[in-house]
Amino acid sequence: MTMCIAHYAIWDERADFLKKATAIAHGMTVGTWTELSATRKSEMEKHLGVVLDIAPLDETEYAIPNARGARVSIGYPTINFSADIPALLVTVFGKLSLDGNIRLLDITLSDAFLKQCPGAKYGIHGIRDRTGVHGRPLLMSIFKSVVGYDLQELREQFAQQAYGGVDLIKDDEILFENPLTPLEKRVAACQTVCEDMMRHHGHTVLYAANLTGKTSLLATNARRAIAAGASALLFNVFAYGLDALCELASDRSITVPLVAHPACSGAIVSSTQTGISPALLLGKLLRIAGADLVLFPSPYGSVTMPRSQTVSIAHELTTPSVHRPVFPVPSAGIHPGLVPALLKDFGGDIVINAGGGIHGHPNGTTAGAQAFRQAIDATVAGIPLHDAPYEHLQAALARWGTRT
Ligand code: 1AE
Repeated sequence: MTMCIAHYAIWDERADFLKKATAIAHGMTVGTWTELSATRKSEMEKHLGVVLDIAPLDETEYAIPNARGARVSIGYPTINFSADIPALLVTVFGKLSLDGNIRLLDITLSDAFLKQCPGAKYGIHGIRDRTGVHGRPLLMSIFKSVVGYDLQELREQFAQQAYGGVDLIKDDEILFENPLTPLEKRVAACQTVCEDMMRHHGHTVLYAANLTGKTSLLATNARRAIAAGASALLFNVFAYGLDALCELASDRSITVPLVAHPACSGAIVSSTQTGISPALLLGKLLRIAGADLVLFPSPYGSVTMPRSQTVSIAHELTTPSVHRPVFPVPSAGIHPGLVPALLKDFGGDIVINAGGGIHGHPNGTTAGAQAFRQAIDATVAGIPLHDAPYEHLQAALARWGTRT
């Protein structure tokens, strides 16, 4: 029998984990198993969930004061659900997610299920090829102060970031369709800067425009943005649902990388006793759903997550699998002084992403981007940041400090 195996942390006052796990395995599959006749039981056997393992919790990550917990693995026959992420999630964690004492840690997916998921069209290698950047992390900057600005002001801000040598520029996730900077017009305006950068500096800059609007219009809006010149799309996947990302990733007419933003995911991942682990939601599921780049909080910025969780997310995004490896993008409160720590924790195949850490540079936005490029070059060359003879980098270190 082919199964997908869900791994949970569960808490129970009486510590009767076998009883609780069996109730889940039966309740989430055939229902009231013990009351079935022998004949019906033999017919239903192939649909029955199975308790595969009960083990002590990893105390460091999931300990809850005065609670008794266990790690429980339950196998769900794949014949019970269609091969799509909504069906998977409702099967293994649907109403169970409301229990209040259970957290979904991981799902071991069958190959048959994995093959039905799109995965990324481009991933790390495709994006490196598109940007021509090999041998160093990529640098992405984020528009800041975008609401209420007009096209000319937005283009100017885009140019200041691009001239500093960033590889990607993304819209802020709070920029929606609006009369001042409508999607196609802002993409076209920013695209002229990208063309200038290529013509005069031979440097590719990808622009990830925020893909917004009603779910039924997402694919149309994506095509509009691409026709206007967008070379990537930012997507607030958790406001729409993972399957919306699957749809975009499966659509052959959407020919640019998809940047998954974690907005709203905190409501699902942040508790230690309920919800879904960050490694599963922001790692494994976003990868199979088709994200090319995944933003998540870093261990040291303004919105943080424990290092072990962020490293697990990055691992899920890059470990060998049937799907392409995709870029981890540790984000939020990132400044040049964090570059050595980012490379040490996540390796070189990442995108370093900053908004305030670029625009807040004492010498302005372009200098802020240059400071990051200098920090990346120094770190890749093994030079301690304080020894690197770059004015903008040293000004950034004076402003924000370092962390190694
Ligand atoms: C985890 C998402 C980070 C993000 O979207 C964002 O806008 C970060 O901005 P800064 O770098 O913290 O200013």
